[in-house]
Amino acid sequence: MLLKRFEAKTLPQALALVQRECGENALVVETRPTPKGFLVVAARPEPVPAPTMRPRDQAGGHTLLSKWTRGFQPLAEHATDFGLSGNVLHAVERALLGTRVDLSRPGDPALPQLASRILSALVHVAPEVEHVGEPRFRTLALVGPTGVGKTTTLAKLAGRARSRGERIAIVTLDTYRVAAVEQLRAFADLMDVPFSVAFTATDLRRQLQQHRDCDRVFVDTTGKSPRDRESMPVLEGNLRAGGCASVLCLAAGTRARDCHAVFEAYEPLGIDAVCLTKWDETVAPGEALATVVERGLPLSHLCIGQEVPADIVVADAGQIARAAFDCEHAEAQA
Ligand SMILES: Nc1nc2c(ncn2[C@@H]2O[C@H](COP(=O)(O)OP(=O)(O)OP(=O)(O)O)[C@@H](O)[C@H]2O)c(=O)[nH]1
Ligand SMILES: [Mg+2]
Repeated sequence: MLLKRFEAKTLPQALALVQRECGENALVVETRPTPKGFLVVAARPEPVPAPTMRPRDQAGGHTLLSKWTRGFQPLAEHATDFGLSGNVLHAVERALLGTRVDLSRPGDPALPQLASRILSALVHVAPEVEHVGEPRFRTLALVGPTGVGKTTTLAKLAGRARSRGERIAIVTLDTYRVAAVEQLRAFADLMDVPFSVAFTATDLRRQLQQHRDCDRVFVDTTGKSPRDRESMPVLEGNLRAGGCASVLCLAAGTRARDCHAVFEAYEPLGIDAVCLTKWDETVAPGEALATVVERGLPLSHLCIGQEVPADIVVADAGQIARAAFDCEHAEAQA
């Protein structure tokens, strides 16, 4: 289906242009007032090939007709491989329809950059998590499902804070997993920073009080399955008692449905930022990324390996969006 934009001073004039060019069966996709008058995006429906004529894919199934405009299709295909959802890509495509790029055919050289700019505007980032003197993030709890990299991420963030010259302390609430305390104590010893274990909300409050002169206190927590609804209120109570901001760690290779389940389970805690971990372990980080975008959550960091503190980067919406659309390749082709 070819989409085209028509502009005229009045809506009837614009619709007349549509009819003249696309015929009686024109499909009006969108009408919108513009500073110069009215814009109509319209399409001429193309005949659907008869079922027997449809090409088959290698598995013998019918190839689906594209749901994208021809111009956007190459970018959408790459972004789909990257894992981005149809919802997010449709939002980008809709926004592109209001711009000057030509979506009716592939190859508009302005398209990759514009698409990535639109996508980057949809990715909310939260660089303030690491800002020195940002009171909201002075006491930072790392929360999330089991094994996603909370303790490792805490150590990375603590290492970065230390190298910025901040006075920091580390407290752990994770007394559940065997060796969890020793794991974090080893990191704290390496960095030469105070470390303590809190068993209760009262412990946590007292220890945070002792660390009141620190610029930042990092709090580690026990991994919780999103299906473990019973222990979530305990964690919530502890974090509230400590006045902690929550950074939710989630492995970037997590399927979308599971991501949504995690967000729903952790919502009562208040998710102040999301850190996508193990970005290096997946070929489709876009699936988890899209759920973050769909929920309007702020993304703070990406973790890209096991090395502490090196393997963490502050989330950069522009870079992520360019990677999602493989802009370098697309620009070289245009
Ligand atoms: N490849 C890769 N591995 C990571 C990353 N972050 C953490 N890991 C590894 O993931 C494993 C689990 O990390 P932890 O930090 O112990 O995870 P956790 O969420 O604290 O685990 P629990 O406390 O048991 O819930 C370790 O082997 C880490 O080295 C990452 O960004 N990339
Ligand atoms: Mg841990």
